[in-house]
Amino acid sequence: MGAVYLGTYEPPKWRVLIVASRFNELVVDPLVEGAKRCLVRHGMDEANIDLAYAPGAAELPLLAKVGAKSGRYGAIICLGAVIRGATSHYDVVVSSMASGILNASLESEVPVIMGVLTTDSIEQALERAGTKAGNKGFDAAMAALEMRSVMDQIQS
Ligand code: INI
Repeated sequence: MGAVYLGTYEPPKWRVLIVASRFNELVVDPLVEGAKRCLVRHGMDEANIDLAYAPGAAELPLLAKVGAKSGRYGAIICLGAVIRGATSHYDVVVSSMASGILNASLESEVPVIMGVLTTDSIEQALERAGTKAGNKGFDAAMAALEMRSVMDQIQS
């Protein structure tokens, strides 16, 4: 059997860009804090964490792509919340956002992590932003660490 590549969570030597939406800030702010907490807990210097704000989830892919293609970041973490109850064009926003984030990742060959909550209600969103169902921002940062590590192993 050949190589097995499994991500590790060693202190990252690269910079990270968090791209967060301003929409639903009550939910998104704790996601940002969760992501930062995860990265710092894994040994990242806080000075290596940059943060860019988009107006809403629909604009996350462009900022993510610009960040990823800049060559400055080992990973990009997209954070936001699209809530069906408050969004008549929910399906359009979610599907274009998700495919845009995937496209940013594949085009740039930089991990672009989708830490965007897509829920039916504000209550469900809050549950995933640091209350009873964990913190999706923290989880997204874990995914960023893992993906960068696996990619570095494959490429080295
Ligand atoms: N953007 C969000 O991030 N979450 C939402 O729930 C939301 N709602 O409810 O509409 C939302 N809309 C704004 C959208 O992402 C764009 O910013 C806007 O359409 C301008 O392009």
